[in-house]
Amino acid sequence: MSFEATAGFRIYPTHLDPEAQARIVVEIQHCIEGSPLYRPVTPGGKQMSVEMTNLGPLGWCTSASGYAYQDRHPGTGQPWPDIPQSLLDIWSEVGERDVPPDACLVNVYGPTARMGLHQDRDEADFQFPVVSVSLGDTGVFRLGGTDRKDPTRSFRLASGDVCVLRGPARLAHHGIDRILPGSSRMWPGGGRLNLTLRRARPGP
Ligand code: MD3
Ligand code: FE
Repeated sequence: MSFEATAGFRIYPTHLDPEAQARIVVEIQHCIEGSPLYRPVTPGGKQMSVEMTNLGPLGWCTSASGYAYQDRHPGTGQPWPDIPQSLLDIWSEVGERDVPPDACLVNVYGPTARMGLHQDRDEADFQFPVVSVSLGDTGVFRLGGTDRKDPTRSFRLASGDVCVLRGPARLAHHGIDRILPGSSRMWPGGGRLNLTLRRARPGP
C-alpha cells in the first residue's frame, strides 16, 4: 500500500514488517562496525546533531570545505561497505528498476537530534528518485517546496515506513524537526535510523 502525500512524495506506510526491520537493523549495525558513525561539521563550521556514515560506492560527506560525494570514509580512509541487498531490493521495487543506487546515507538521530530545512542537490541527475527508509523512533518530517519560502507540511515517519521523492518533490526543501523519543524499540538504545538511497553519479 502507498499513497501520494503531495506531488512527487509517495509514502509506503509500514512497508517493512517488524522482522524485515530487525534484519536491516542488524545489517546496518554490522556495517557500522567497519564504517563508524561520526558527527559531521557543516561548511558553516557547526557540528550536526545527527550522526552519519555511508554505504555503497559513494558517500555523502560534509566538512568545513563543503559538501561532496566521496568514495572513502573520512575517518578510516577505507571504502564504504556495500549497500545490503535488502536495500537494493527496496530501491528497485519502489524507486528505479533499471539503474541501481550508488550511495546510501545512514543517519542516526538521538533523542534531541534534528536536521534543518535543506535541499538535496549534490547529485548529478535529479531525474533519479530518492528512496528513504525509516527505522526506530518516529521522525517529524517537514516538506516544503523548491523555494525556501514555500509553505511546508509536516508528516510523521515511523519505523518501517518507506518514502520516495521524485519529480516536483525531488528538489523540495525538507528536514526533520524532531524525533519522538521512546516511540519504538527497533533501534537498540532508542533513537531513529534513516537510510537514504540515491543515485549520485549520472546513469549508465
Ligand atoms: C525530500 N534525511 O539525509 S529522509 C538527508 O530523515 C535527509 O534523515 C532526512 O533529508 C532523514 O538528506 C529525510 C526523506 C527525504 C530524503 C531525501 C529527500 C526527503 C527528501 C530529497 C528531496 C526531497
Ligand atoms: Fe535531505
